[in-house]
Amino acid sequence: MKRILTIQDISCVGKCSLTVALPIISAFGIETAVLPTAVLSTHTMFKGFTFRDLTNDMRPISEHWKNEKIGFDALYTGYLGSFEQIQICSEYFDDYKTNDNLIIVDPVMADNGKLYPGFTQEFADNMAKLCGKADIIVPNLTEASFMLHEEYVSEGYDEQYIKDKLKSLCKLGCKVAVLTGVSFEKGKLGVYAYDSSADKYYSYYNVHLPVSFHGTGDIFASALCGALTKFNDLEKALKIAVDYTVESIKVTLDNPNHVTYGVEFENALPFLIESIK
Ligand code: PXL
Repeated sequence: MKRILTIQDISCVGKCSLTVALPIISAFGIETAVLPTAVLSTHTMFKGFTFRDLTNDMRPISEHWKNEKIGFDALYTGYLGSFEQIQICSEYFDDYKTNDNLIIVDPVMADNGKLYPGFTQEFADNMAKLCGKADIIVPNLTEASFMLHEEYVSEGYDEQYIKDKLKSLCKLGCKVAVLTGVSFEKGKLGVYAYDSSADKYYSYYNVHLPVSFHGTGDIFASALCGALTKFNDLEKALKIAVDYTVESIKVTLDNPNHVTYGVEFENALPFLIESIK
């Protein structure tokens, strides 16, 4: 069985990071090893959340795994809380990278033109360096703008603008850059990717549902990791991950009692499993 290591926080309630990555990657029939970076009572969009930092456990855990000769088919990092955690992830990449495995970085730190609470431009610059060591990165347009020191443009851009951004992102050092939340046409939303090693672009769109839910980025990134690890086919993986994310939002909207902090991705897991058969 293939094994992915995902490095991010546990937000006990709030459906993001590890509580999303674990079930979604498992649905691909892939073992999900976890390195929790912190335990929070909820994600940081709630008021008054508790926070226990686990940074000091991250290096000893790796030492044990190295003694046990444990390896991974992919390493996937999400929300990270400090410069030191970025540095430790960089060390994990050095220690666990092989010729065959994938390093996937989702530089979670911003959306809608703004950094999340607690993040700074300096953090974005450090995250850009971590992205440089990845095979694949999956920023949204806001995160890309911060990492590239470019102005954030929310709409009205053309295809050339996105292609140029993707090339700039690959110049950070990664092989493949995937921009999420790309839209050229009202009612359609999707992803645009550039594989610098093959000099090839890929894009895939689905409907743009007129809602915004917390955690959809983590759903997309987790599904993309699972699909890339299982099929090693970027075009196919983009389609699987976009369609699953959209289906998760659709089934959430079907429930009149849904809450804004959590997409009901659980009810779309049968759809995901069907789509990878
Ligand atoms: O969904 C990304 C995420 C993950 N973990 C924590 C967060 C967020 C987004 O705000 O607060 C703790």
